[in-house]
Amino acid sequence: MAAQTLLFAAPPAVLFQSPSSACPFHSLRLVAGPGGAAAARALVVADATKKAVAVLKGTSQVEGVVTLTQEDEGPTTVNVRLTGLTPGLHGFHLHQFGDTTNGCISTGPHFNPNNLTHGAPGDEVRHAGDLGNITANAEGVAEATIVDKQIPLTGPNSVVGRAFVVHELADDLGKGGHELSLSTGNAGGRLACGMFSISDHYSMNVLVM
Ligand SMILES: [Cu+2]
Ligand SMILES: [Zn+2]
Repeated sequence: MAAQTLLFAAPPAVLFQSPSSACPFHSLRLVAGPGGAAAARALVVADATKKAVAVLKGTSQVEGVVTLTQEDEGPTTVNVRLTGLTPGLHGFHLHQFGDTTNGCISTGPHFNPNNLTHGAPGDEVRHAGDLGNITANAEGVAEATIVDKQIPLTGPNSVVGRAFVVHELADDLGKGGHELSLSTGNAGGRLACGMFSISDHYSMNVLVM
């Protein structure tokens, strides 16, 4: 069997998708078209790279882009670049809703499918959306790469359709002793937010059977 990577600029509508699969990227099967029985080999997807992107904007001058990449069922890699921040730490979370009709307020609380209290990304007890802090430099630019297992791009806890929010203040990671520490990390106002959508570039490794 040979593995090869196919790159698609758009979701490959020609693929047959198993109707029983809740995941649009898995259980995909490529079947060879007309060409005789000898050519009728099936290409089975071995793994897929899923990508999502959010553009963060708000009422302040803070803005930027967050991209997510997940290989198969592995952890999600978050790449962040934000500008217009004050230097220092800023809380950075996935919030429950992708709704920005009333600005970043309508993104709701931190995404919390397991009904736990707020914590640090490395804590066992945390919201799934708790990604800690990002650090802005003297120019107000924050660049970070975060790898996290609780923010998949598919399945019941998918981040797609939810929003990332960057905050005015540092997230105390649940340990500040403030009345808001165990719900929001006391990270202050919401400077910018943006909803995740599946981005149109993704790749799949397929096995030629
Ligand atoms: Cu937040
Ligand atoms: Zn939280």
